[in-house]
Amino acid sequence: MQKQNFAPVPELYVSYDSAQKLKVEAGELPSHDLTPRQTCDLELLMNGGFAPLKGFLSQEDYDGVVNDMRLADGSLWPMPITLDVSEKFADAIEIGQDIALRDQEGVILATMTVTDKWVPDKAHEAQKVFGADDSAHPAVNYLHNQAGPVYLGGPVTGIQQPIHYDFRARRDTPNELRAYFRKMGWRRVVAFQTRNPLHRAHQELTFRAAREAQANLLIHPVVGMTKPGDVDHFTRVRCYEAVLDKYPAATTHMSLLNLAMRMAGPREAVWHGLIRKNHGVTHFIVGRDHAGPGKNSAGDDFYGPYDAQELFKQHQEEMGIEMVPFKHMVYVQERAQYEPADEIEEGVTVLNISGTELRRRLQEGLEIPEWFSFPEVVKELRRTRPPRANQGFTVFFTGFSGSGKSTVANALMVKLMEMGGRPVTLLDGDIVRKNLSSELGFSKEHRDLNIRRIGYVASEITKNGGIAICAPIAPYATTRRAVREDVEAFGAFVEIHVATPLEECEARDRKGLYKLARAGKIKEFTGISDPYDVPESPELRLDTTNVDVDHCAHQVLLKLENMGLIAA
Ligand code: PPS
Repeated sequence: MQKQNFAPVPELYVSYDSAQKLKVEAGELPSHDLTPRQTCDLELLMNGGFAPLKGFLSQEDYDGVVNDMRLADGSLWPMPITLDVSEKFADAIEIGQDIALRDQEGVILATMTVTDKWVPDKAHEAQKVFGADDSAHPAVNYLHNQAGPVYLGGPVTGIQQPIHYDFRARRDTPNELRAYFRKMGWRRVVAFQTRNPLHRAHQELTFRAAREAQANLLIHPVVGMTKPGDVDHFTRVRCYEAVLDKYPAATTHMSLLNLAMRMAGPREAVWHGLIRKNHGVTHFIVGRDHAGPGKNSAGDDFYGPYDAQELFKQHQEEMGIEMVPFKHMVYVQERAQYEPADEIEEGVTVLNISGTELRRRLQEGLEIPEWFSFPEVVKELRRTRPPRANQGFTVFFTGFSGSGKSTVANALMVKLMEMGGRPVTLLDGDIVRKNLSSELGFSKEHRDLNIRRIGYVASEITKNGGIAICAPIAPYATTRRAVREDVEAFGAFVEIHVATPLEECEARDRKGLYKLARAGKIKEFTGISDPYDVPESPELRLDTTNVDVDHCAHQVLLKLENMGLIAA
């Protein structure tokens, strides 16, 4: 049986006085601006959430973690916590040198003594840690398309915690939680990890888990970074607060964890367990498909539904935290209560609403029954996710120059304006290059920057309830995916591949550019001397050869209607 350890977990912070001195000295050091994910990692490194780590992994620790889930000293650690940087920054750093680590506003949070610098084998890391080198996995996509190419490792000296302005009273460091449990006399605590709103099934499950383990309950939701497309944490926290009232008073506590999840299934479950252990927890709920990343590019699950429970079980003794396996709870209509699915006799009526079905009902403004969720939770979700016909969205055309993107986009804009209801903005390739990206050329780097800018503006328009119509070439699939993720945080992203064949675009040659490109007078011309990744699964594909513009725009409207984005 797990005994609670009330002793503080080691932190990496120096004293207040030393921090003031160090901050001044660190101003002189080469400095690295942390990415949002690195900032989350640093916070948990510094506050002891990632103990026994003392900094970003050295190469030896990294190799051990990737290959065997162990640090060089043999301690169990399943997740590489690495400081990825650009080649340019890495080239300027000598081994043994101190660097300053700054948040996105430039505040110095820590210093790090660089002991290691190496170029990782990312395909190997993906295979070993995430089980497949498949970019359909969000963390593999991050690894290949967002993380820098070089890793720096070394011990960290903490100066100050990252600043949070939201839900301050709900955030606790591992030692604050330990002190709270001590003060309340909670000797056995079972933690529930979540990145989703809680519904009745979760409440029933967590309540039962606490009873079975004879423990108090810690609702420990992740508010750092979760899976792209998840309900934002502001909404979730308001939902959690509503559910908290449903538990018997003084048995349950809620605390927010600023973790950046990787969706690594089994390895992630073990990692979550170690993090909870550091927070003074004795028991941990592991459910079906814990921290699952969804489907791989072949349409299959990345991990088996109980792989996470298996791996956790193998290591729980060593971790010093006991697993409470999640029972899949369903609603039994005849008895009007939730029960574990595997304990229900045949012949009774079992009700269940999947995540996909819930999203559909929210999108279409349909009823969500009281047996499924609490009215307060549904109200919060409806506030954030009004029916799709009232939300903003982005239509993103992509295709060769001369394929007809701008023409169809213009026609679509006019039709949408005629319908009224939402403001419409057209971000056409040429217009953007004049106004937003006038200094950019057509190298991969510049094209990516151009598309990310369009994505940023489109996501802001979508967030504020408008319609953004974008019509750049956008030749790179990874960049289009990144824009999709930016937009989908706020509303629908409708990708339309204007698939007019290159021969037809070249035959049209409206601007005379193909001729110049063939003659080598324009370099890096898409389709002629520069690549174009054909979209694999756009929402719609159009070919404008021999089809009039009006018909194409109408097809887009039908698609929007079909997706519930405009009223029929
Ligand atoms: S990208 O790749 O998405 O950033 O391109 P985009 O911003 O849509 O700009 C494409 C328009 O710029 C003109 N142009 C070129 N296109 C492709 N390759 C090269 N090298 C190039 N040089 C200039 C061209 O007119 C494109 O306009 P559209 O509307 O697509 O015909």
